Amino acid sequence: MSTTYTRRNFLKTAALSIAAMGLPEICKGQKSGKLPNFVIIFLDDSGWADFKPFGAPSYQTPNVEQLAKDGCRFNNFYVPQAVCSASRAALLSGCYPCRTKVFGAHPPRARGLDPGYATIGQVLKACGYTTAVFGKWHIGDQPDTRPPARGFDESCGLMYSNDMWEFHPENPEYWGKYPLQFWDNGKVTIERVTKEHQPMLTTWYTEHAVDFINRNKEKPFFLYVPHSMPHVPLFCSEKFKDKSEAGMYGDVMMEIDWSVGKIMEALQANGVQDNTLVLLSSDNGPWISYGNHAGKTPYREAKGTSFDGGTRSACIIKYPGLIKAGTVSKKAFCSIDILPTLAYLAGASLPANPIDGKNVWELIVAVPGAQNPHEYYPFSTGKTFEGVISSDGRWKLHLPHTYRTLVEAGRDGMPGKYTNREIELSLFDMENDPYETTNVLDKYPQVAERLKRYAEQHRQKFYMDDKARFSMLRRKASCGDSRPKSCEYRVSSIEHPRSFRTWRRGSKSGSNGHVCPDQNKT
Ligand SMILES: [Ca+2]
Repeated sequence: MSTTYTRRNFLKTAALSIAAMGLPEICKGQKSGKLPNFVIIFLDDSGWADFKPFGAPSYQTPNVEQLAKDGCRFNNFYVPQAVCSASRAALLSGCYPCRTKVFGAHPPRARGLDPGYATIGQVLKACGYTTAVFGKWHIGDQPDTRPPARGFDESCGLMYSNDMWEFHPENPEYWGKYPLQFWDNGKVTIERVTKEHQPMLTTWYTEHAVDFINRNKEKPFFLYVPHSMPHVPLFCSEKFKDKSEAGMYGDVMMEIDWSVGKIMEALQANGVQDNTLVLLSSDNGPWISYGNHAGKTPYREAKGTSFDGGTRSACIIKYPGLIKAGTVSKKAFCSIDILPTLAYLAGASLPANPIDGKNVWELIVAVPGAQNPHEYYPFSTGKTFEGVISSDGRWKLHLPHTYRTLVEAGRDGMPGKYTNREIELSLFDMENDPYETTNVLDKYPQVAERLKRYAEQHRQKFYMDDKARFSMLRRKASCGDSRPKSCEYRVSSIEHPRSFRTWRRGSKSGSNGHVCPDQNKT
């Protein structure tokens, strides 16, 4: 059956479907016509409260505020692991880190997301979308794991974090082993990114994004802008230096806000703003060890933990006509749900590989009575499974685990100090205690049993095999470790993946020319 879908028809059909509490077949199977465009702006280490109206920072972010006025602010949006590579792989693949085995943050020359897991880029490209990523990739810098091989027609940016370079504040020798390169459509165009290049990253990503929109207004597109900022080291261009009067972090955030404004302007100038879904969020919470160079979150702990300070990201979604402007939602959902939700809107087929995410479009557009299709979402740090939250966002169960907590914040680009603490089995009522302060395990035994059951299901599904393999591999594998002595994480239980990844690459010795990955750095 061939039906031409105009945008008007699409919106009309969608609106009718919403009314019918459905949205069952918006444009399923359509290979032509006016499909929605998608823009995902994904910040690096931005705290939940870094923007108004989530927080009240002392710098100005008018474009993000406008985005919230035009769309819906989601207060309970989660990532499954609060570290760069794991979070980005989860977003782009719709899979939990425990499925893809992308944990922590990958160093240079790490394998990245296995090509067996399709990305949003591949899913949308397969149904006719033009796709682009301009920013920090960080899910593989090998020929078959870089953006051109993973469903992106156009790409530019860094393959990993901007602190994995020769000027690293703690371990320049280790991180300077490989130059931080700037890539452009599969080729290195800057062999060694310097302190002169870093201030231009936000500008360059933005210029590419605007140019991409200008060239693709006639066809459906997916634009992914994973900014390198505000991950340390912080840099902004001359036009934003000292502009915020709130220090370097404020300047950087104002430049990102400017970037959001430029992208929104480009959508409007090309007449596609009404047919474009724009999502803005962050890969994880703030890296509070960096003190005045870190963002803010009101929630407990921060990046690199399974507390909400790490895993709850501010999220805004704008889609005129379908998402009511200026609304606020408390519905919980997770970054793994973005792939199937966008696939649904595009009429794209889901990946052939199994995924964990589910279509949450009814939650996003606030269909009355809509329920989250999951029972729970799990959280992990590195390889360690640390807890679950009920899919309505009300109850969170922490399994006993070790976590890092800040002892002393650093300053002006230097990190501070963490120490490790333990949390016992704990149930938190996130509605009445969103800061995870009071263990109510004994007060709500039935709820606790339900969440323990979810956790056990998850452990049985994802961790039993690995555990057996791990114990075997840890005996066999030695890594020839060139890992820096001082790393961001000092929790021994999350260092297991190094052995696991050595095995994944098919090497038992780890002497295959790759740096043994310290996946939990950054
Ligand atoms: Ca990050």
